[in-house]
Parts: sequence; C-alpha cells; structure tokens
Amino acid sequence: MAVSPEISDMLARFTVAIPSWGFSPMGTRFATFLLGDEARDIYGRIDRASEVHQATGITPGLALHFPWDRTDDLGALGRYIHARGLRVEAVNPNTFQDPTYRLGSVAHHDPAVRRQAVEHLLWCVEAQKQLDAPYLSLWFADGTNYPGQADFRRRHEAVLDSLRPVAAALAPGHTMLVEYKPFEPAFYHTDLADWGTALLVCQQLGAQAKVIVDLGHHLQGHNVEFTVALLQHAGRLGGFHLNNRKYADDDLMTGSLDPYGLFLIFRELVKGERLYGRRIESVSYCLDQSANVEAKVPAMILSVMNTQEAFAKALLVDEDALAAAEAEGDVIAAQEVLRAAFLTDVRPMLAEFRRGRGTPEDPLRYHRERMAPARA
Ligand code: AFD
Ligand code: MN
Ligand code: MN
Repeated sequence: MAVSPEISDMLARFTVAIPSWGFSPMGTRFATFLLGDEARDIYGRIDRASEVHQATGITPGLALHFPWDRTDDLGALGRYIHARGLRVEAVNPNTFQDPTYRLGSVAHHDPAVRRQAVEHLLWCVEAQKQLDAPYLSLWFADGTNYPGQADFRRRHEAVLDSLRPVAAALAPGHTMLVEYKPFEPAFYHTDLADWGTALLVCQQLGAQAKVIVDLGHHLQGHNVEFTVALLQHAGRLGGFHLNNRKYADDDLMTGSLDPYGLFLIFRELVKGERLYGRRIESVSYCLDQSANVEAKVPAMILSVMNTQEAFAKALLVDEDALAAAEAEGDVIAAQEVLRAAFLTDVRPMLAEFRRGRGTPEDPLRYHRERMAPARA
C-alpha cells in the first residue's frame, strides 16, 4: 500500500514518549513478580527506553519521575539521555509516597504539608527547565476515603492556592499538564476526579495549564473520545497517558483490549488537525502502563505499535464521505466509512513508512531477534 504524502507527513510528526517508571519492578498491592528484565537504576531505565526507540523509531521522548529518577547531577543525566538519542518530554513530580502525604499533598488541610508539596513541584519546574522538558506532568493522589473526612470546597481552593505559584514559575513555552482520576488510592473522592475538575483548575491557572487524559482514569462506559474532542476544541487538551483497561486503572498494554476505542480517540485527533488546525503533535502522547506479568521492553514496543496502528487507521477515514453521511443522516453509511478505515490492515503501510526512515519494519521482531538476546 503506497503511503500518501499527507499520511506520511502526519505519521512522521507523531511520537510517543516512554515512562522511565515502566522499566522498574512493577506489581499490584498483592505481589510484584520479577522477570529479570527490570532496570536497577535510572541509567538502566534510560538504556531500555533507548531500546524501544531503536526498535520503533518514534519514541525519542522520555518521561522522568522525581524523586525516583533523581541523581546528584541533572546535567550529567541529561547528557546520558541525549547520548542515547533521546530527549526529556516530561517531568512527573511525586507527591504521593512520602508519609507526610497520608491525607493529601496540594489539597492537605495543613499549610506546612502543602508547602512541602509545592516546594517539590517548584524543584521539578527547575528540573524541567534544566532538562528542557516541554511538559510538567502533574498527578495527585489527593482525596479522601470517607464522607465527612474533609471539606470538598476547601480542598479545591487549596489545590488552586498550591498550583498558582507552580504555574507562575513555568518557563515560556512550557506546559503544565493536570491529570485527573476518579478513584485510587483515595476511595471516596479524588480532588482532581474528572476532566471537569481538571478543566476548572486549568482555567484558573492560565494558558500554560492543560488537561492530560489518562485512558485508564475514567469510570466504566465513559465516552473518552467525546472528552478528547471537547477538551481539544476548548484548547485545553495537553496530552495523553496511554494504556488500556478492562475495569479500572489497570495500566495494561495500550490497544491490547480495545483497539477500536483507541482508533476512535485518534479519529477525533486527526479530525482536530484536518478540520480545526490542531496539529497532531501539539499534544503529548506518553505511555503510562505497568507490565506486571510480561517483559517490560516488549510490552512498551507492542503498545507503541498498537498506538501507531490506531493512528494510521484514523488517517484513512474518508472525511468527505463521513461528512456526506452525516449531512444525509445516513447512520449506516457513516458506520461503513469508519469500518473501512478501521478494518484496513495498516501493517504493510507502516512497514513501508519505517523502511523509508531506515527503522525496523517489524519493531517487535527486531527487538526479539536483535536486541533482547544481547541483554539476556
Ligand atoms: C499512576 C497514576 C497516574 C500517574 C502515574 C505516574 O495512576 O496515572 O500518571 O502513576 O505518576 O499510574
Ligand atoms: Mn497517568
Ligand atoms: Mn494511572
């Protein structure tokens, strides 16, 4: 299948960032199983991210997590990353593990706890500048487990008070991504529970604050592509944490359970560029998944391939035919247009695209045959 110039151009502008934390020993609250491919430190995590990029050709960005990835010399860390053909896409602060944060961080009732959290966020903003990372990616575990435990409104105001100085500290051109999640680890309410809460906060923080959509952070049945379309239309879509879920924030391999749902999300993003001028690369795409029972590097490579395939299928949607079907109210014809795109096997087209760029035509096979044995 020949790759048209328009499709080749959009495929060339599409990149997926890799989370450093995805290469650490990961598990559930019941157990962590070691397969032997876990990285022991940040350098091992960077090396593995470089393997993913060598295999896929579209993952030059690395998402770092502090303090997990902290070293004594951020400059040397940045040089180690650049020497492996990578760059830093996002800095993810961690205000959910220190015992001080048992009852929250940025929303905590005690100003001293909020101050500790804000100081960490401001340290991460400086790290973002030093590492030239375009995104500060914020997720807070803040919430409560029981009714009556805290006041919703006061906690919301506390979140705003905590994040205003962080937004003010951002470098020009840098973006703060505000993530939401309906539950876990808090089980009664989360202070940034859904896209509406995150949008309210971003609107108070200014133009550099945008919403990041984690695919696993919605209640069952939520229409994620609708949320994506409206956030993009409002100019507040900042990015994605990509994964897949059956029940909750399962952090399974992207596209592994619901490739059609992933396709519908990319359909909205492609429409955003083609009809509304929102370029595909104007938001950040980052895996955020946990390989609990499978090898980590192949899991990342497969997720990137699934993501690129869903995006490529979305590029095949015949916009004119779909617009005509919509104008006619012809529901069946509209379905036929989406089916035609989704049911197209885009693997030959992607193999040709990769061949043209000198990257492996089959990333997973390349890694299995050429790279995995080298580290075994
Ligand atoms: C967990 C949280 C959230 C966050 C990620 C990295 O659920 O998705 O983005 O850790 O901090 O997955
Ligand atoms: Mn996430
Ligand atoms: Mn999550």
